[in-house]
Amino acid sequence: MSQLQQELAEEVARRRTFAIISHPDAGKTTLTEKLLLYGGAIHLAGSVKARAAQRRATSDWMELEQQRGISITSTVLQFNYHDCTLNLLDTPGHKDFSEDTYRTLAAADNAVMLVDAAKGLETQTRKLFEVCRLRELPIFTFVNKLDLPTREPLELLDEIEKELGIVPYVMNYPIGTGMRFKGVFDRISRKVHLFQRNAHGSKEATVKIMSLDDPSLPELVSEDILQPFLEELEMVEAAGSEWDEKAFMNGKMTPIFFGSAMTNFGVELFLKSFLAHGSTPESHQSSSGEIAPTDEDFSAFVFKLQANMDPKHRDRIAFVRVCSGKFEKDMTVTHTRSGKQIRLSYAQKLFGQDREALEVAYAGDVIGLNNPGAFAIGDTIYAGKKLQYAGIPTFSPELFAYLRSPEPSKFKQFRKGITELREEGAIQIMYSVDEAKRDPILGAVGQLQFEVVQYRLQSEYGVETILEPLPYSVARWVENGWEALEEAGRLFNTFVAKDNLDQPVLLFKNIWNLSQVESDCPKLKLSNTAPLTLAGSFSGKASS
Ligand SMILES: Nc1nc2c(ncn2[C@@H]2O[C@H](COP(=O)(O)OP(=O)(O)OP(=O)(O)O)[C@@H](O)[C@H]2O)c(=O)[nH]1
Ligand SMILES: [Mg+2]
Repeated sequence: MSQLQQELAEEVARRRTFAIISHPDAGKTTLTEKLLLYGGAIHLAGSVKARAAQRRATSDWMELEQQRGISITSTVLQFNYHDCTLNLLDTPGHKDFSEDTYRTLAAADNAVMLVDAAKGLETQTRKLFEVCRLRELPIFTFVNKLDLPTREPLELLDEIEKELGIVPYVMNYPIGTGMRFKGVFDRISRKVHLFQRNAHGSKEATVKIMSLDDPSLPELVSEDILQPFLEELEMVEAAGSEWDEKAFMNGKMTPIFFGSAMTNFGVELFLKSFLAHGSTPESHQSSSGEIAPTDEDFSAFVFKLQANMDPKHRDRIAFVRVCSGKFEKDMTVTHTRSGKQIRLSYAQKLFGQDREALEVAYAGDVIGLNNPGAFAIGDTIYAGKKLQYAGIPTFSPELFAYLRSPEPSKFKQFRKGITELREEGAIQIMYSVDEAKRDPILGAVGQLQFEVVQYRLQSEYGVETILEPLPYSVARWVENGWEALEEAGRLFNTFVAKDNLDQPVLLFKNIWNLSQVESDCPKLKLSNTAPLTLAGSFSGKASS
């Protein structure tokens, strides 16, 4: 084994990359914050709805996120814990931002699914779970908010098993819930962990560890909490299956943890178990076959862009997932789509909004590259033999609106803002084919995307805008371009637009109007996403 191979094998073995997913409000950002606290990456955990004097969440760094107390955009946090390098991806739960969450999942090797113990499985959690299952990602489950009134833990386990069709493996079981939540029993070490609350959970929880037969246990936990716990534990142990590493790695079994992110109960146990069981970086399919993380040639793909992370510097960052080889500062790579050579001089280690210069990175790492406009979502870069990783899917927009800037003097900033936010994938942009109507048409999956775009145009580009909703709800791209559209002749109840690559897009008020056009013009091939995305337009399709 060469020295480089040895180095790659070691570095890959100590990396864990994971995304936290769930329905809004289950506590993803709160858990993220606590994992950073236990990982030693921050000293006092911030709160999502922080009071002025307190620290704000590292992960929800955007102004609008702090105002609203929700996550709007995925955040990457890289930190070391014990001997491992963790790349943590905190995703937004709101469905209007799910495109961003899906993109981010493409960069993860593991998923952590949060379940609110009072609510059980919720819509977005189910949807995101399906995406993880399709990708056969190993999934950890953290049942959160045990400090509040909850549903019966056994009932929650049942729901996960029956509704998701995944086998739950109870790693720890709660002792009491709500006001009477005392701690958890760790089935692996067979030890009881009793917690004590600390000021707003900003510091690590104090914990007492003892065995089940410790004589002081009944003094610390009253009989009416201890008895039901012991009975339930017995049921779990009698009915539960054996731990099956292979089933877990294929997303067929999920280890279950109970805890409370806010009060830090169960967070450290979870983190340790995650390190022990989490998948190391995996191989990726490419146009040149499967690429192993220990392959000596560097390769990576762009899964996300973000403008103005540092408002003072107006920068644009490409979030890049390293898939193989070793990244070294100043290395030259080929950009698959354009065939151009690019020197990577300004790579950054990402930690929420904070960044620091980066010298080396390995498979599993998510790094930030300065993007003066060269990179688009889905782009591949490589140093060895030519390859392209599979593209990142885009969603079909369902809401449309004209966006106007009432201040003609701000036209340049308006155009810049629109272009950059479109590149980020924060919104889709189209134009009417009627030359008299020059205002861009925004296409979104959800209403909140409009609000974010307007807010960001104002705060990051200094442009006020007016939104004028359009009555359409379905978009279809014409696969064979303008000629095919002309051949089809006059279409009823159809608004003809063009996307930013000048491809024809048809907008319909509803699916009935669409089906009418489909039956009137059977030759017209329509697709619900753009046939050419910027990434696909140069390089052709990647395999798989
Ligand atoms: N009582 C209690 N509250 C919690 C716990 N975890 C999170 N919360 C609260 O739940 C609310 C939502 O938490 P977040 O961490 O922002 O949830 P999220 O999943 O990141 O939400 P989105 O990113 O918007 O999808 C906040 O007010 C948190 O303080 C917990 O363990 N116990
Ligand atoms: Mg969040």
